[in-house]
Amino acid sequence: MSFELPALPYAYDALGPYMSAETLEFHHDKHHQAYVTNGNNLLKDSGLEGKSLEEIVKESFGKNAGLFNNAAQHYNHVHFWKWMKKDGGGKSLPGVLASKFDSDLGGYDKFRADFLAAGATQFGSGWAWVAVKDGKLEIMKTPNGENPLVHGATPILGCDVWEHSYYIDYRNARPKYLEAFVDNLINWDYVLELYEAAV
Ligand code: MN3
Repeated sequence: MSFELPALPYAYDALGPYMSAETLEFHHDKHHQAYVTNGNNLLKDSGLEGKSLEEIVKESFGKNAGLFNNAAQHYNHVHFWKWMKKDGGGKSLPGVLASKFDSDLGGYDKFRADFLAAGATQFGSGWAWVAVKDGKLEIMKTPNGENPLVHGATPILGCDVWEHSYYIDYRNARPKYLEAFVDNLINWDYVLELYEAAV
C-alpha cells in the first residue's frame, strides 16, 4: 500500500480556541504531508510495500529508521486528527470506557493527572498514550514517532507533544496544551471505537 494524507474530519477552524486553524494548517498540510511523502519514497524497495500500515510500523522498527519514523508518524497522525473533535473532552466517557478507566487506570481523575504528567515529562518530541496491553489499559509515553504498537500494545488515545502541535497556540506551555486536549478536544467516541476493536 502507499500512504495517503487523509482529509481532516472537521473544518480547520473547528477546534478553536483550543487548537487554531493556523496550527492545523501547518500540522496537517505540512508536517503530516511530509511524513506521507517521505514515507512513500522510503517504502519503495523496502520489502514492505505490500503490508498494512500497522505491519510496516512494526516490521520497520529497529531495522529501517527512516521508514519507521515516517510510517509511524503517519499512523500516529491518522488517528490524532480523529482523537479530537469540536466540543470534545470532559469526563463523561461512553460505553464500557468509564468502568474500564475505573478498574485499570484508577478512575477518570487519576487518568487525567497521569496522562497530563506523561505528556509533560516526555523529554523532547513524542507522544502520550492510553493503550491496551494484554486486555488492560495503560498510560504510556514514547519519544519521537515511536508508539505502543512496537511495545506489544494497541493505542486507543494519543496526544502529540511535538512542539509543532502547540507552539503557535501555547508557545512553550506544553501543560496548558495538554489540559486543553483532555478537557476540550478528546473525541471519546473514537477512543471507544478503537478500544472495542482492540479487545
Ligand atoms: Mn505531529
